[in-house]
Amino acid sequence: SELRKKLLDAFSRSEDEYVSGQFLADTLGCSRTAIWKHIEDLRKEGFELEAVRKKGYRITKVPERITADEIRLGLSTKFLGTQIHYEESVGSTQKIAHHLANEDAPEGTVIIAEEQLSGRGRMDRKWHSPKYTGVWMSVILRPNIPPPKAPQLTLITAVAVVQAIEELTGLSPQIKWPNDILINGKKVTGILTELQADADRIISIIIGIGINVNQQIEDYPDEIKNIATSLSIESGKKLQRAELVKLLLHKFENLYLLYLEKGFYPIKLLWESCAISIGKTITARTITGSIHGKALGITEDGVLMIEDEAGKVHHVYSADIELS
Ligand code: BTX
Repeated sequence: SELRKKLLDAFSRSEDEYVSGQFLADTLGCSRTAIWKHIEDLRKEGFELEAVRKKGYRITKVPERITADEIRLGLSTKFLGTQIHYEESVGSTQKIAHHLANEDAPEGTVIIAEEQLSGRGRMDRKWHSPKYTGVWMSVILRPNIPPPKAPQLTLITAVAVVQAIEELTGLSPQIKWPNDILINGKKVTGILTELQADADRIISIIIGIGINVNQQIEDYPDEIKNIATSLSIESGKKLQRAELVKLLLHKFENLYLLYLEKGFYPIKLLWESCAISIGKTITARTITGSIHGKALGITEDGVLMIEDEAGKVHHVYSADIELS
């Protein structure tokens, strides 16, 4: 907002000096109580400020960012992330990605934002994407594979996310088919794969990845407090999101190239080694009904196989699953 800009300008001009609350109030034309609220908002966004009586405020740390430059620095991928579109605030990075894909954006284009105001999950669900705390990104891929194989890309992405998180934090995330990544049973990442295709040909696959990084429990709305977690909550550290993005792009590109060269089998093995549901009794809720039984594994195409109590094996293409 305009006031926010004035506030940051006032701090920028004063460099390392303290800026008094009264001065800020005069500059912005508002009360000192209003200034105090603005300062609290800055803190929520990751700014660190020192407040000293009779002197005023001083910014001691600006929040880390995931701008294109920050991600490119030290990035050694061949094509993934060579084009990065960075936005401070968007509705959904998926929407921008679809638009860019239609404008012939090259394979590997990444769209990343500090905040999404209408981040989406599957089936029109919401994805909570608060500012400066997570990785909200979409990747455009154009693999030469038949459309029914597209769900494999979700599984490749999940393995890449797990590898990147493991390397950055030492934590061991687990995958819940098809697209959830959990730590200690709570969701840390969601993946949304969307397709632009003709009957027999993929034009582009837009892969949306949402990773909770530096949120704390109190940052979550009530409806997801009990099911969501973040890398910071689980590791007890504040993490550099740009580092995570770099690692992810790197792992993702390697797995994707492996997949294009050798097919899905090597990915399937990696995926199964970090899946929680395999071998367990689960309930899968699909749009046509629920299936209860033992998760046997995934097929070559990434389809989940469940054996029900009567011994019948069901192939599940899309569902929400619960361990039971
Ligand atoms: P999903 O449908 O599997 O999960 C959505 C559900 O997860 C919600 O209904 C809610 O219960 C829960 N949820 C919402 N926000 C969070 C969160 N931050 N952490 C944990 N749980 C949450 C998952 O869909 C796919 C999400 C993809 C998000 C990315 S972000 C970049 C890209 N742009 C965009 O709009 N979506 C994708």
